[in-house]
Amino acid sequence: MAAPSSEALRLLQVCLWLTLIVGIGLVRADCGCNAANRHGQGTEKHRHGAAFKYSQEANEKVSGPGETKDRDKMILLPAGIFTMGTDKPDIPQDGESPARRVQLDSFYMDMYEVSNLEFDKFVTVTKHVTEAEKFGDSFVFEGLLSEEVKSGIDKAVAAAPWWLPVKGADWRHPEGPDSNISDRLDHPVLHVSWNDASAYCAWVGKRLPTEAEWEYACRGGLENRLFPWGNKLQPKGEHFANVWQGVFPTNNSGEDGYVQTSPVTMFPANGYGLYNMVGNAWEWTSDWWDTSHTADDAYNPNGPPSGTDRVKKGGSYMCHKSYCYRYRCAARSQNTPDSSSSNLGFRCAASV
Ligand SMILES: [Ca+2]
Ligand SMILES: [Ca+2]
Repeated sequence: MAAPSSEALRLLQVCLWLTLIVGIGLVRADCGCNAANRHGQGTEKHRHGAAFKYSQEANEKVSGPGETKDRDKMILLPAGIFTMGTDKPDIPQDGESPARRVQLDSFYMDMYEVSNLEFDKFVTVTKHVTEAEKFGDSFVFEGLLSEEVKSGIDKAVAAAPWWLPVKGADWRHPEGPDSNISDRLDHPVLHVSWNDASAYCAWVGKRLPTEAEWEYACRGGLENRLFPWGNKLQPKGEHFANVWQGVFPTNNSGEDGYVQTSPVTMFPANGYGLYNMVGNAWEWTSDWWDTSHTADDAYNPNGPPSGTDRVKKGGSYMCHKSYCYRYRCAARSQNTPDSSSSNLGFRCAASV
């Protein structure tokens, strides 16, 4: 009599476990679907959107839309609440304040900025032509140009004379026609517009991060710190990011090892395992630009409904505290979606 009774007990236990597992599965599936719909992925609309023509499905027909196959270089960040922005803005006119509590669902973030090698794969398959190539020029920092290229340029940005529009500058030729990326395939792709970046992310089944997601990722789990690793730019004298040392714009000492971009895998990762969130290349986000924010709590905010410029975050190898103290997590800046330059790249995110 004892044997059947314990067998029945085991059966009951198995049934309970199965019920629990299925229950958890349903909850997860529900959360995942909501997240996917919120960001327009996995829907009929997405299938026929402009981005679809660049999707892997369109090219390979091996999986559903929005399905990412390359999650190995992504980090699944936990859902959480963090303080976005700051009540002590260093550049108030950028709209760094006020500090506000923001709640985010869990999401995936690329560990690294998108590299030249990765962008090359995208262009090879899709034949994507970047906006810099269509316009025929892109902005390059004067200090990187050869005398030959510089001599042919007569217009500059009055407020920032170190930026020059260079004919033939694009992602394959970051300093103009006489430059190339053959020894920089593992560096961040540059001279990509917001539209180019969005097309790339859609092709790999991802999307650009919202500004809130980007800033949450930048902070690496720390609260109210300037940088992804803390408040000191160089703890124990070590360099934690690729920025400018010396006197801007005339003397870049390259004390951190790089006067231009560095490989996307260089410098220590932050608490979430993400590299170069500040410094190296600026990174596009999906939000429209606005400098006025409320202090209200927010849940998965995705920025203003419309605008003329898109938000970029993190600063670049050109940033120095004296003129562009924007290699802080709360710092922000903007460009029109068709702009490109020699210090602006991106990384992708994905919904769970
Ligand atoms: Ca540097
Ligand atoms: Ca960066």
